[in-house]
Order: sequence, then structure tokens, then C-alpha cells
Amino acid sequence: MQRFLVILVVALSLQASVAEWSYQTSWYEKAREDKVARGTVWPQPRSVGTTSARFSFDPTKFKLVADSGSAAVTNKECKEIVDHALSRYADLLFWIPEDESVSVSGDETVHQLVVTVTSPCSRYPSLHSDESYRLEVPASGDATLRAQTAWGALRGLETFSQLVYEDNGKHVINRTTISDSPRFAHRGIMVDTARHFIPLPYILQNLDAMAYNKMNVFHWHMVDDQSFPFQSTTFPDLSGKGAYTKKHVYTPDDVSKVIEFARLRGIRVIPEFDSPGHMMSWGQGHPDLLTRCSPTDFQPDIYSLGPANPAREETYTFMQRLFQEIRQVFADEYFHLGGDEVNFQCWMSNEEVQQFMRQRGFPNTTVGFADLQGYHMKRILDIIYHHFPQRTRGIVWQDVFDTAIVGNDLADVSMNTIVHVWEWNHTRELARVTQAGYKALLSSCWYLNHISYGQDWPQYYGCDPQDFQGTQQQKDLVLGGEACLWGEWVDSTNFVPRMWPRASAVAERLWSPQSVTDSVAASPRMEEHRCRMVRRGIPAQPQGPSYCKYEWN
Ligand code: CP6
Repeated sequence: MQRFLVILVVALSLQASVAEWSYQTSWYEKAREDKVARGTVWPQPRSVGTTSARFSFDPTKFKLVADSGSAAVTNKECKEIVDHALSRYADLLFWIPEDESVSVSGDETVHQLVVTVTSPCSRYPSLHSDESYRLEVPASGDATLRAQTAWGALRGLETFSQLVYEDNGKHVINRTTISDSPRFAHRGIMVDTARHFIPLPYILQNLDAMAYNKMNVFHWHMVDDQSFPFQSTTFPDLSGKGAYTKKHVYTPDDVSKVIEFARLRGIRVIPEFDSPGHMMSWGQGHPDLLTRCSPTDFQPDIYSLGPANPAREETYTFMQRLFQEIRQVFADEYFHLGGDEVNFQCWMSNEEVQQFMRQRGFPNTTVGFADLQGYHMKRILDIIYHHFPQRTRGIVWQDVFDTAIVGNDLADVSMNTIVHVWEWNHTRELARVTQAGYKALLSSCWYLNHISYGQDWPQYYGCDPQDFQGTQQQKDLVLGGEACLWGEWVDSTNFVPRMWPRASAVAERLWSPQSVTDSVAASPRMEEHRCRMVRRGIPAQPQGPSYCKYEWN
């Protein structure tokens, strides 16, 4: 009997201490209150007016609705985009499990968010899309979201979803007015699917994460030396012989899925088909496209196939037929045409190329090879500018601009072409490119494949695309930039965690006003944003010792 009592007392006190533990706010949680910023938005909106007046949500009753008198309902293109977004955000808005949620009866509650779109919509987003919106959670009545386009409505819905936070078992939102628009029109992520194949579900997951960060360009560095995963119907041998295996390919159906998934999130898909360099995988099925390099004393073990062979007319008829197909598959006005890192040694070693250079009067010097690269890029640009009925525009890596200057043939690079700056000393390069009147994109300081010990996002955060010597007119030529994730050391196992939340630093730099530069001030918002991504199922890596309340979904 006595023993039974002892056991009973021990059991009761244990239970009491467990209960005490589970109902007490832990010191971690208390410390965390200072580290996170609940209900804050990433990237920081242009203008936020917020008050401490607070409303609760009744998740069983709250509705996201489209304003029936507006283009969000009356215009077919708008309606499709908005309806899809309303259903996605209805799923993201509330997360507290039922057994942990507290009744809101007696609280002031928000009943609905009404989404208004004021103009008819385009089917696809573009460089010129208006993404501005105005969001109001007023003292009384419905919350409202107003945008000119469906793209603005998407950005506003994301903001609204981020304003909702959790307080003692309730979903709440502060009375708030937000007026927002992006600083740059081109806010991109470059994904390399050639060094490693990235399976479709990861590409789609990354598009979701991009939408959570208001990024709007997926630059698909689809093919490269190592593999050619794009399944072309015109030239099946490109992937048939150039992909890693028959399974490591993107079929036409896969590509359409990506484009549609991106479109519904206001994301443009810009494919890159790089030439004349980085084309070795093309040569598996079409060896005549490439220059055969002879071994040289300088590089005795040089690859036997090098850059595209610019001496043959067939090279350009091939490229034209391929681009014709790509033009039909991809919807965006822009193509990325590459043009980076051309191996002049190989061109120099090939007799046919040498003869072609003599015919054209290109000297056998660096200038001559720059001329030759310029000739190739001009042929490629001519294909897209002159042979397509639909206007198409090109983006090229900075090498094309640099060699055009060396070759004294800048006029061959159409002024419609955007120059993508990727090498170091980017401030000097941005000044030169915009001085010549070209539009520019920046990536040099946003190479997410570069890793180091510790927290590196403040470094990305500190790089500003307009921070160079030049006139306002020059700075206005900078359209934005892209975070690049080159794929040599990245596959499906580490792709998403390596990208996020480091790309979020770039997202805020490209969206928020120029004055938003303090990474210490941004840190609690970043912490909150990272956990929000984790809660939504994006495996965004930690930025230091911490925890997220919801880590196991
Ligand atoms: N692949 C291709 C690459 C790079 C480029 N083009 C690259 C070069 C240097 C660094 C990172 C990436 N891996 N096709 C240059 C645009 Cl540091």
C-alpha cells in the first residue's frame, strides 16, 4: 500500500511537471520574440502603414474573393490567373492545427479580402508588366486588394498572406495599409540543369519559392557542355545522344508544365541556348556543328570538339531551325543566347576556321578571334531579330559586349539586346555597358553556388545594381538582375536548400526601395521569412542557430 502511494505521488508530480513544461513559454521562445518579426513582409514593400489595432481570423469563415465588377472576374485572362491564386492562397493562409487553435468568438474579425483588378490582363507576364498593388486592412469592413493587373494582384496576395501571424493560438492581422511596386522589372533566378539534371518537381518547388519572394524571371540555363536535357522534336538526337540518359530529359510536356506553372505565378521563363561556347553536348548527336580542335603545344590534351563552327553555313541553318522550335515552345519575348567563355585556342587550331578568317579579313590575333565571335553572335542575333514573325529579343552574357569592343564591331550587337554582367569588377562593366547605351542585368555578386562558412546573405544583400559611376540615364538602363546557381555541385539533393533563403536577399534587393539596405534591421524579417518558407514546405536552409515552430510538415 505504502509503495503504491509512493508510485502514485511520483507519477502525479511527474505529470504536473510535464504539464508545467508544456504550458510554459520556454526561454527559447522568449528569446525568439526578439529575433523574429511576426507579420512582416519579405521583400519589404515600398510603403507600409501599420497600427497595433488587431483583428482575428475565423479560418472556417474567412474568404478570399474576386471583385465581381472588376476585370478579376469579367476578363477571362485575369480571372484564370486570379482564381488559381485565390485557391493557392486559401491553402496557405492558415496553418495552426485545430487542436492548438483558440476560439475567436468575441474578437473583432476580418471576414474577407476582396481582390480588384482594374485593367484587362495579358496571358503571360512580360518585362513591361505592371506589378503594383495597394492593400488595405481597414478599421472596419472588408480588407481590399487593388491592382491594375493580375500580376499585381498576385504580389498583393503574397503580401497579405505574409501579414497574417500567429498569436496564442489565433491567426491575427494588424490594421495595415500597403502601397507597393517593384524597384526593378527583371528579378530573376538562373538554374543550370545541364551540369546536373534537376527533376521537374524541384523546378516547380523553386517556382513556388520564387513567388513567395516576388521574383518574376526563371532563367533556364537548360543545356551546356555536359548534357543536353531539352528534348527537341526537330532534332531528337540533341537529347537522344546529348542527355545523360534517356530519363534525364525535359519532354515537350515537361517544358509546357513549367511554363504554365510559372505563368500562373507571374513568372517569365527565359530559356538559354548558349553558343558558340559551352556546346560540347550538342556535338554528341551533331558533331559537324562544332569546331574540331587539333591538339596544340599550348593545350596538348585539349578536347577534340570545341565551339560552334562559324565557317559553315549549315551551323546557322541548324540554329535557325532549332530556334524556330524554341520560339514556338517558349512564350517569353526574350531568349538568352549565351555567348560566354569561347575557347579561341580551338578555333585557332582548326584549318577550316583559319581559312574562313583569312577570307573575311580577320587577323590571326585576339582582335581577329573577337571579330569571329562577333560574327557568330551577329548571325545568331540576326536569326532572332529578322527571321521570326513575332518580335523576339536577345539577352547575352557580357563577353559578347566585351569582344565586340575588342573587335571594334559594337554596331553588330543590336541595341535591343540586354547585356548580362557576370564577371568581377561589375561596377566598371555596368558603367561601360550602359555608357554604350545597352540595357543591363547584374549577376556578378549573386553567385549562389559559391559557398563559405557562416551567414552569407548579408553579402548578397549589400550589392546594389545601380551602385556604379554613371548618369541617371545610365542607371535607368539597369533592368535588374539574377541570382545564379551554377550546377557543378548542385543536384536535386541540395538544389532548393542552397537556393533559399540566400536568393531571398537578392529578391529584396531587386524589389524593395534603394534605401532598404540595413541587413541587421532586415535580419528578424529574414528569420521570419525563412520559417514561413519552411512551414510552406520549402526546405530553406537555416542562417544560424535557431528553430522554426513548424518544421515537420
Ligand atoms: N557555365 C557557363 C559556367 C559559368 C559561365 N557559363 C561560370 C563561370 C565562372 C564562374 C561561375 C560560372 N559555369 N555556361 C559563365 C557565365 Cl565563377
